[in-house]
Amino acid sequence: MRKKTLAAVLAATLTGLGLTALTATASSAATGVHVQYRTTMTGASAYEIEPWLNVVNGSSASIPLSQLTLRYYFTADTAGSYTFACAWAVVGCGNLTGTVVTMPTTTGTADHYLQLGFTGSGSLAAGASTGDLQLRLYRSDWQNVNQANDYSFNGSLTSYADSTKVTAYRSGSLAWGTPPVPDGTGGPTGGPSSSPTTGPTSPPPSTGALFDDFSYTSPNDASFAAHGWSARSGAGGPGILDSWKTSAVTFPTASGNTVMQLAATTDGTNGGTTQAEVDTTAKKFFTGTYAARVFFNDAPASGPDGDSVNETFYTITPLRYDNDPLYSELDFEYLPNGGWGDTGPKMYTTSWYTYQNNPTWVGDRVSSNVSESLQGWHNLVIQVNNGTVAYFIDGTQVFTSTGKYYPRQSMTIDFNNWFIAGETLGSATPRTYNEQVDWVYYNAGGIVSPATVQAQVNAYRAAHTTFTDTVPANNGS
Ligand SMILES: [Ca+2]
Ligand SMILES: [Ca+2]
Repeated sequence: MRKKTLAAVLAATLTGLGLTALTATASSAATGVHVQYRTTMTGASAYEIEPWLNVVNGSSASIPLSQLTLRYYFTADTAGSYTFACAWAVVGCGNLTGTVVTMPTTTGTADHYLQLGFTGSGSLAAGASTGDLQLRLYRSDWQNVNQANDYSFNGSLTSYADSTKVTAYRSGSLAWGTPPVPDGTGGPTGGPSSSPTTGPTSPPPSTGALFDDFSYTSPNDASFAAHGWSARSGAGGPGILDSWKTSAVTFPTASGNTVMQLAATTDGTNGGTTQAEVDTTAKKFFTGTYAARVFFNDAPASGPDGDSVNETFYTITPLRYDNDPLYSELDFEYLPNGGWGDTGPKMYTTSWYTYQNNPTWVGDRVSSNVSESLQGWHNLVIQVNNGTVAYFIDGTQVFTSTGKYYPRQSMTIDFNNWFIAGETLGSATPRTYNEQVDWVYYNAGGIVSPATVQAQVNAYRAAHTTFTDTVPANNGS
């Protein structure tokens, strides 16, 4: 939903990148294994620990990754457990294991460590490095962590540097760094000895579904908010800034029942522009299947045609800071009149990894598009499951993304209708483009085919169910 230069979008992903493609770290003076560390969570008090690690093989011989384990030491500050997750890794999160180990002998800065291991048959060639291992460690009760008293934490390291406070073991013997408690004096020497253990990437599987037929009278309808929706008003982008108005969201009758209409109106000026957006208030939608039945308009209901208008259905999570590795966004964006330097009509499907605002805007995402008019009603489906995002229009798969272009945390479900800034028609006559949404559906339980989505919607309607939400609040991470 942000500024994009789609000509630069590449559909390539990193899924085919093997370890042999990784570059050597020539500056390493050490021999043997060493561990580089940085963090993207620099505050003493934070909602999670985010160690990023890079293992360098400074020796002249290849090292099987399965022989290596890494330890990141911290104080838990709670009797409760910690949960490990892998946000992204060049070697693939599925090739990592993470275990939180309780240390038999503790210090003021270390009573637990995260033990990271590698599975599979990969090896680290002489001079090669693993590349990013972007790790997360958080309290299972989601309370803040105190990193100030954590042995391995260094909030000043926002770029990779050798850290002797993150240790590496090869076949059980210390190969790099200085443990907080010397090995052989009661400190940790062996493998993991205690719980909790989690999988490397996935939150617990969840079930539950959302269906909403959008049977409301207005955004001020008490049940609209009670059902978890919010119509946006006020400041911010994208598009023509500060033009969001709840009055742009209405609930007319169409397609035989009530639909949610998002109206984008402009006379070419900021003051004469109104944009519409509706979001779930809960950020609880992660893996599973998303769907909506949407009416796209190629032309305004009145006034001159030709603005770069963007009629959307998407999922998103906030960008906490530039290049946030947990940023997640999946988009359907219909541009009937084109935009971003390209002609229309086009439907863009886009999966995001992250983006930065400064010093220049750079987006890291993959995208594809369908170059045809989608005037009228269409069923849109996004399946997010087992490392692949698949987009469908009216039952036809139009795009997939994999690798890092896959959500890394739970998101909101959103619709908006807005004008690309600087690409409105040179006319002072007001015009209004309408997007309508008949219903929205989400199932947390995995892949649901487009045909089954329609069958389930039909079943909800047969049961006179206009709204249901059994998706747990803690669905995903
Ligand atoms: Ca601590
Ligand atoms: Ca409806």
